Amino acid sequence: MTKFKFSVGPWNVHTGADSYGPETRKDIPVIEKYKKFKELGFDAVQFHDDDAVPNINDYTEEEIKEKARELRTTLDEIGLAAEFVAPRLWMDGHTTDGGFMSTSEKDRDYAMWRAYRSIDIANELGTDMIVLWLAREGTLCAESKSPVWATRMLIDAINKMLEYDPKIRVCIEPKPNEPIDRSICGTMGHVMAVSAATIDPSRVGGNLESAHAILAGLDPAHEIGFALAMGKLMTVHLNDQNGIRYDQDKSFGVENLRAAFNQVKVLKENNYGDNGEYVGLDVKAMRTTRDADSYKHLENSLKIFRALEAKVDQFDYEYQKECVRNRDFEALEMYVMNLLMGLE
Ligand code: XLS
Ligand code: MG
Repeated sequence: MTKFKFSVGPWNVHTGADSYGPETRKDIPVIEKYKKFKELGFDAVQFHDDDAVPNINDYTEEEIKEKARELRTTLDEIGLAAEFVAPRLWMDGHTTDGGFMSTSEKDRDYAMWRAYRSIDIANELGTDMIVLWLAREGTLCAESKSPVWATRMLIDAINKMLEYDPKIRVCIEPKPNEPIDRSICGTMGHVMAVSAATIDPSRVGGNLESAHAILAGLDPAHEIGFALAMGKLMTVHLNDQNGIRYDQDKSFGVENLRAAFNQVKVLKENNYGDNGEYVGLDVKAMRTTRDADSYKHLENSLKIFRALEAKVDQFDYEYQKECVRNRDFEALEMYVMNLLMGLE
């Protein structure tokens, strides 16, 4: 059994700005964030292409690689690995209507340029994983593009990435909506279907984010289990979410402890991490959080994950079997409740 390794992105420590109001905390230089991540017990950092190389549009392909090499040196010095690179296809003016399935051919070319640069950066940073969080891939106006065409454009784009680099793996992070109205690849089931339709399904898998599953009305542990059963869970983004509303990225386990327990349980039972996978925490601080507590949500999420791991270790599988034999699910459920409440 591998000890879990944890990863986090620089965006997980942020200023508190949202769509309705400005910053509530000071911006922290990334280098300080990396050092603090290490101190908190994280093993790797997740990057968007422009987290790794800010102002990426201003540089040539060679300059981008050079900047990525500099970042690698910094990470090496701190003792952190890079987990993945994700093209940020939602901020730039070229991505107003999405990336790979934008209605503008020029903008689709731009999206591919970012995807290829992300692969270059990943190679320099020593990771083989590209995450695609398909923020704007779908429709705002349902009739603006055909879902059949859009799905094929996504598959095409992934195929081009697989061809560009024979070692790179593409990991789709599904989300059903927000900022897009109707997304094209909303759940782990969609990810598996897209994977199967590519030229190399063995190199295309998924990243399950708890909040995204809940937004789709699904149970995160079952989504994780589904991808594990297919051998295609490349990473996870654990966090929490209060029902179907805006994406909240709450600290792991704070909303639904039992659901969080079951996420840790399914990961542990299936030796997640044995192939080098990380437990990513995609959590955000509340807007009300003060500067001094900028990392509290990360510390809390780690503590909760580890506490739940201890609960999984205590889980009495013999008793579980007995309950199943007797078909006494009331007893099993109460056993789980007692375990979580510390009453066993
Ligand atoms: C947003 C996503 C994002 C990805 C990385 O909802 O979770 O943070 O994980 O692009
Ligand atoms: Mg995420």
